[in-house]
Amino acid sequence: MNTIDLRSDTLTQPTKNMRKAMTEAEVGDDVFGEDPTVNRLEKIAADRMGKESAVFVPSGTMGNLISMLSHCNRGDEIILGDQSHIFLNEVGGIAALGGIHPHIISNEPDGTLNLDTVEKKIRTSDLHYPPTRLIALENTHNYCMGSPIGPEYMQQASDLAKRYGLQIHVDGARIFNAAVALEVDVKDLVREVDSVMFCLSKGLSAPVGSLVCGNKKFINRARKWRKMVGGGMRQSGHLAAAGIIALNDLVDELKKDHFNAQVLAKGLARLNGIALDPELVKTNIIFFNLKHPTLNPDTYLEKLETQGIKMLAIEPGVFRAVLHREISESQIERVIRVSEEITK
Ligand code: TLP
Repeated sequence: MNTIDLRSDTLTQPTKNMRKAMTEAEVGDDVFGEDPTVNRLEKIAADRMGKESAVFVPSGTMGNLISMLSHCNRGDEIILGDQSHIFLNEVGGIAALGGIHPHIISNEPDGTLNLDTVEKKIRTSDLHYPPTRLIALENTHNYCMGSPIGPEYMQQASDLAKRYGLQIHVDGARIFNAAVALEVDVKDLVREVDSVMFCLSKGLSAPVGSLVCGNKKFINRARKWRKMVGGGMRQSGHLAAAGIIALNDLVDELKKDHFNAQVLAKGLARLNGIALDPELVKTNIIFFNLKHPTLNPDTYLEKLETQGIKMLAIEPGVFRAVLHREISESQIERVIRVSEEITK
């Protein structure tokens, strides 16, 4: 039985072309700035985002962390969403390692932060307050149904930040999903922001790696922080080679994952005890609640697993399914069929 693993798009394996490119990559010592393949990837990434410069990092978590460390001093405050990955899933690194104070506000269901609320939370220079330095946004917003956030909102958020002299960072782990779903150039989503991190290792299927993009001065600082937290890699061109294929060949493929997410969402939404609005599914991430009269959520998950289907239980009764390149249409039909059987 073939496992159908919907726990995350991070599970995607490198493609054949990636494996070949990785084997054949021309490499050097990147800490000396001498890996031609890393240099090429960083140039491609910066150009794609419309920024001056970029730095290749092992993970999205490190990318977000060194971005925050580069923007903020110890004791500074950042405003971010209560559902953001930085707040929920990055081990509190900004506080532990950066002495940065997170000021949390509720995310709207579409992943945005209400800008009136943000404005009210920006600190005045009162003796008692930490200085607000930055607003962190997430696009697509993982825990808000993978919502893509459009250029108009990004522009308004940037205008607000500029009015108060704040920086904006975007956790764009899946920003290409947002661009593809909204049918815009990815540059339009980050035009006015100071930094963006995006991942190659999610739906884009590279085995490892993320990039942080911004202006030259910022990226030089980020490079130094990367070294400090142990992210200086050597012949990392072998990894960058896969990243170049990801950016050149796999961005448009994300459309299929979005289409498949729709099929799965519509199929699950009509089942007994499953609460899910397919209209809210805009990219490759689906969240749904199980409120079944007799079926316990743990049992649902166990029964799926015995049929070779894996999903993530995010909290009791709340499940996440993420579509990716390795999930076919027939597998989606199977997930719906099996779920129907379990919930009937
Ligand atoms: N997200 C993972 C888990 O950590 C939840 C996933 O399976 O979705 N920003 C966002 C929005 C993310 O979703 C993730 C990973 C990261 C940052 C961190 O990237 P990595 O895993 O490369 O450190």
